[in-house]
Amino acid sequence: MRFDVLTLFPDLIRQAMGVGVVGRALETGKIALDCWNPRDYAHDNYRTVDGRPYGGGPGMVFMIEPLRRALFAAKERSGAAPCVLLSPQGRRFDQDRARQWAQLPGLLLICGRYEGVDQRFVDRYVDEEISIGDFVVSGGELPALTITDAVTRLLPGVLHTDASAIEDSFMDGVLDCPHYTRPELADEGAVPAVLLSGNHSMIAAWRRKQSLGATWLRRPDLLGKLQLNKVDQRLLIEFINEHRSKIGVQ
Ligand code: 9WO
Repeated sequence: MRFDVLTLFPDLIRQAMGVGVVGRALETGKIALDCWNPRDYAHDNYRTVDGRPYGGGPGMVFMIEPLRRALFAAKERSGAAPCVLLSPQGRRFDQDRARQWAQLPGLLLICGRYEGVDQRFVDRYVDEEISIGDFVVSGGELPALTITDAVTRLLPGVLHTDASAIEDSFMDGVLDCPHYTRPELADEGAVPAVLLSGNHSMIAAWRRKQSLGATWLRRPDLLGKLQLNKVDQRLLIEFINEHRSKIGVQ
């Protein structure tokens, strides 16, 4: 899978994507990355990429020309990849969208800066605006890195055991279970005994119960979307009863 990223900060993208799971995916050729810097396509002496806003107001606006030239150069490499602008106004990115995009041959991500991108560029070239949350950051780069990471993890062979991707939060609609490693006994507490039991069915049931319980406590909206089977219903009721007795609620 190809990622083509339009950004004024290609080093940020390359360095962040050069480490960890995504870095290994790049090294092994499971993904490819090209960055396209609109400043390289600004042909005036000052390599201008921003302009004052028509109608007045604070800040500057990302100009069409350098963006268009960078986009056209990227499209020669990326072909018909969807063109996505990272924006707080966009549709919310989620795991379903990550799964969908992991099936594509490529993705073209546009990282805005300044006060935003000239609307005529958005209207003409952007297929979709995508948000990773209801907040504003300094540029589209960090949201773009979030998306490339979430999508790359889902590509075949990227994670050592694809099961770990399946058990990741949101892969089956519930939050993740707690994780523990050595030491068995620390100042901060002990590892839950069930995890030391070697009884894999009990461990699996305990983990499922913790996932369902965490989802009930923190993200009841996700729980509302699930059709829990009888086993899950029993596990969740067990968790709720244990939780309520722990906090002294009848
Ligand atoms: C800034 C802004 C502020 C209030 C309401 C809407 C807004 N849109 C933007 C915007 O698109 N800004 C551009 C991209 C330029 C400034 C930095 N940019 C940005 C993208 N800030 N935050 C994001 C973003 C992208 C995806 N998910 C969350 C935030």
